[in-house]
Amino acid sequence: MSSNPGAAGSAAELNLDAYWMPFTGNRAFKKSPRMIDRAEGMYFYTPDGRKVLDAIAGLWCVNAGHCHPAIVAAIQQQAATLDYATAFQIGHPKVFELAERVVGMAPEGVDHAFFVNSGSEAVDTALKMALAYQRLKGEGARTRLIGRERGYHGVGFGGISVGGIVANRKMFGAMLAGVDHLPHTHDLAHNAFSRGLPDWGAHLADELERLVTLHDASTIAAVIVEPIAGSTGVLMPPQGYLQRLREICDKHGIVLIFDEVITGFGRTGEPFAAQSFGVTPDLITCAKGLTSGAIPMGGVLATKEIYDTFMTGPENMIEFFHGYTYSGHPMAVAAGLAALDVYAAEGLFQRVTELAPVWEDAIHSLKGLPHVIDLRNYGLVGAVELEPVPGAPMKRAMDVFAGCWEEGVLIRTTGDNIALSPPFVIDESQIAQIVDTIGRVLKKTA
Ligand code: PXG
Ligand code: PLP
Repeated sequence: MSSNPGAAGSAAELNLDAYWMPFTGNRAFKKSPRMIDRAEGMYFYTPDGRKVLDAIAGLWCVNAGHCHPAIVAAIQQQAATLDYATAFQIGHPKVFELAERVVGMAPEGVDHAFFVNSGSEAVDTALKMALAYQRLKGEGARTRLIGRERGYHGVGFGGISVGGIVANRKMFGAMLAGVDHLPHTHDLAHNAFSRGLPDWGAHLADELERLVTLHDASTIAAVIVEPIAGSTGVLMPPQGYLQRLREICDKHGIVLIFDEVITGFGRTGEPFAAQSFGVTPDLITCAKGLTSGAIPMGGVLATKEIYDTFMTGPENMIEFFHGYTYSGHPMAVAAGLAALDVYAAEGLFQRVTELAPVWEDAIHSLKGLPHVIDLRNYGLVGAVELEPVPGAPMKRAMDVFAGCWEEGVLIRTTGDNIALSPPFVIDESQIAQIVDTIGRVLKKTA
């Protein structure tokens, strides 16, 4: 929204030293910075006026496209009307409206929304809800949390504990006690080049039975998984896998949490992946698309059963000792309401469903190109897995990332995977531009 493109100046005029960048190679970046200072629709613009097609919706969040006028206007108006409202013991009307709208889109039975400011906070909140819920039910021995290898659940201590990405965990000590992990479901030998959900692997959910046998169900509070694992390279759930997890959780009184931070708000063509996959969890974490990325916001959606379990005890008491200064921040709420309006008015989730077959064909057209060892897709999510350069993991993907940036397309890489998740306003020619650019760059990549 810079009204003055170019004012940020060339990187040469800026002192880049003070800012410690998140999840970035700071020294490499500062030697060779890549800047954006403006965005509109499907595009970012660099300070020197270059136009870059956004193939990743910012970071899986700008589902309605950048600087959508209706979202911009709602934020501007809110900023001038009610900048901040204390979240504890005081409410403002729009936050109640947003909660109602969000649970109205959620699977049947998921009826309450707790607001936070990010996906990481949503995850920590959901884990705390699950623990407290078990205790309120008289199941206080259920303290164990089960995550999954290759899971990403943000960067809070709870999230990295249940997460399964070694680089995000190994530096940070003991984390939460009493956590165990399911195996991940990614298997190229069985599932390479599957379109949509792979056939093989539902039985991997039975590993939860093994963990129940090991720890005893009476010690397990919750299982958390991403319906589609995004950050770790876009791993699709095998057909039937999530159903199986649901059945095992039901059998043993375990809370099932779907982390829908990237899949929530239309990415799979339905409001939530839970609906696309026909499995209803007990808690859903969300963020990102909730405001189309325009203002930070996250949420935890809970079943009536969980909410009602908290709504016991003396009425003057706080039922859940948890919340953030900025929970339900008016600006975020305004952005959220506007985003949901835009999704509905422009039929954007429907558009995802309509574009999904075009997207699938486009992604799979990369088969046979140099270094491509797998292609994955669902809704408007895509992944290209590359054979790593021997002895230099991530190098090949980073080279493709740099090449695509030079050619005016922003992709995302994780390990040697390219992850793609464009705004829903993408059109067919832009889909073609993404795969053509990746294909051209791959042919040039050693
Ligand atoms: N859960 C999931 C499933 C996520 O994808 C988070 C929690 C944390 O959200 P916050 O808002 O705290 O970042 C995420 C975030 C990537 C990438 O490259 C994805 C995320 C974050 C950073 C990078 O795919 N997802
Ligand atoms: N640290 C201090 C000293 C605080 O006073 C607060 C909130 O009042 C926090 C951390 C937590 O901040 P937030 O509510 O924004 O998560």
